[in-house]
Amino acid sequence: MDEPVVEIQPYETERDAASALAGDLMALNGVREKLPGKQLRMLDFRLLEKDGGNSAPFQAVIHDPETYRSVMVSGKLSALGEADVRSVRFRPRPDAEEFARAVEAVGSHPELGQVLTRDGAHVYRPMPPLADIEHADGTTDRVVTVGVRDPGGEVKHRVVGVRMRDNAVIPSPAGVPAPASNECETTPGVDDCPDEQPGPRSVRVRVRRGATELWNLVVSRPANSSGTNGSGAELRFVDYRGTRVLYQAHVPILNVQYGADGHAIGCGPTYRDWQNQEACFTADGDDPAGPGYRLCGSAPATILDNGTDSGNFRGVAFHHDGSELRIVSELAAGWYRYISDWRLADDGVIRPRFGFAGVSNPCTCQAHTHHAYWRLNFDIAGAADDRVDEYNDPPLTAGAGAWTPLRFETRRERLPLRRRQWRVINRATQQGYHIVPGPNDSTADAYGAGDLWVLRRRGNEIDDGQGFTTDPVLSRAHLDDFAGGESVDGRDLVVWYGGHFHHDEHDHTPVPHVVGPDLYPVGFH
Ligand SMILES: [Cu+2]
Repeated sequence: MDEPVVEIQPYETERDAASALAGDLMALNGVREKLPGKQLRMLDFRLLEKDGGNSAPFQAVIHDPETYRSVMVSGKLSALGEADVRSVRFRPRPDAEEFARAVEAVGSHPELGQVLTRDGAHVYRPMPPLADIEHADGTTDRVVTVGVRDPGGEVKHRVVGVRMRDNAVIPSPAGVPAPASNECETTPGVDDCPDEQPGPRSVRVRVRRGATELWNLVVSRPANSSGTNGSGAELRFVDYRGTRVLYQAHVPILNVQYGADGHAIGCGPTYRDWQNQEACFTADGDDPAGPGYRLCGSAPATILDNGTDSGNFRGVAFHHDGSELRIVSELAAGWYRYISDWRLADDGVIRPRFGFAGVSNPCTCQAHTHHAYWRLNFDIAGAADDRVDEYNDPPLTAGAGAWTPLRFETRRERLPLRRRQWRVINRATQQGYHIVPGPNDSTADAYGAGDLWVLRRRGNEIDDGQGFTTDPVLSRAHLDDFAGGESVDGRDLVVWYGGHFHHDEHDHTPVPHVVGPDLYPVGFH
């Protein structure tokens, strides 16, 4: 058999077109009225229709760091002047520059500066990333949090705040974990790999054996991924053996939920995380399309593989191991580290994976649950005419077949007792993918919201629009809102798949810190 060949080339996305448009959007009267600042930033841009051309509807979020306000602009590309502009609450997470400014203020603080001179003491990015102060008149002071770790001290962890308008240090901001004398995950946080920008926003990736093209897809690194909070390593336009199978596949919603022990010391109660901050990991190889996309000769190693937060690379690493292409990235959200991992096998099997890890912190010693939600927009042999069937053994009604079609938008529970599975099928070609739950994917509790949703594809439902928050009511995945009961028989479909990983350091049973289903091709010959 021919050796596998992996090719990577730069790929231009709609976001490139968007940056060309950014100046026009920021100059709109409606935007200028609400955002007077001089350095507006476009935080999000999306086209709401597939192949919409010039008349395509779009949605953009523009932020003014000076007034700390944001607007959402929605309209059509061909009629920017008629676009609708409205204020939205959006708090961008601190970037490297802002966090460095906060760290400098902490270092200059008399007592905290003293702590930082002790042996092994260091600062890190904690949770929550912000401890903003809201005033009675509706204005907000932005407060960036900084973790101070003193491994030899009586108090090992402190989460302090810095008010960004005047760099004032707030030693005990509200809503952060209490000072802690114990810690979990003894690996210190390191951010020691190069951050080369700008490379290509996305790349086209091809896997060939001889004259046969097995896979052809577009991959975006987490920093350029779509969604309110990003979505990890994001796949688009995925073709297997020349047939379109997925239009888009990513993880736009990611939550952490603490139990009572965690609440008691100020952890959570929940965190809506983000998937667009990249962490360092080990990846040896070349960057044929530019920085941020590395083709590796050996398997990349993340914190889950080697237990270190160090590395020589950030972005997306590709490695073909002889039977499958791995697409690997490591993410950072405060002290959490996440592994965004896709495996595309030569035989057509797709294995989406999400892994959970962390660096030294005062919270993850307490039992908590991670909830990751994949959004899989299947386009089996084209966008239209797909259907989802559910498998139950024993069947739901006696005498019925094991497979039954799901006719309307719905939320489904993973039901191991019935060996429940699903398949997405194109009604005309009978090709599709069979979704088999992973052994560690668990089932949702009330906060976990659900295990699987089958929805019509709508361009404004990339995620539920919720930015970072600790509030359980807000952070809970609001996917039921999308299940309005429309027909899903023969439509352009989105499957959301939830994986729930309960993490308890007091339970010493070895369990993989990875969730994800296996997707088997049906009808590809
Ligand atoms: Cu955990």
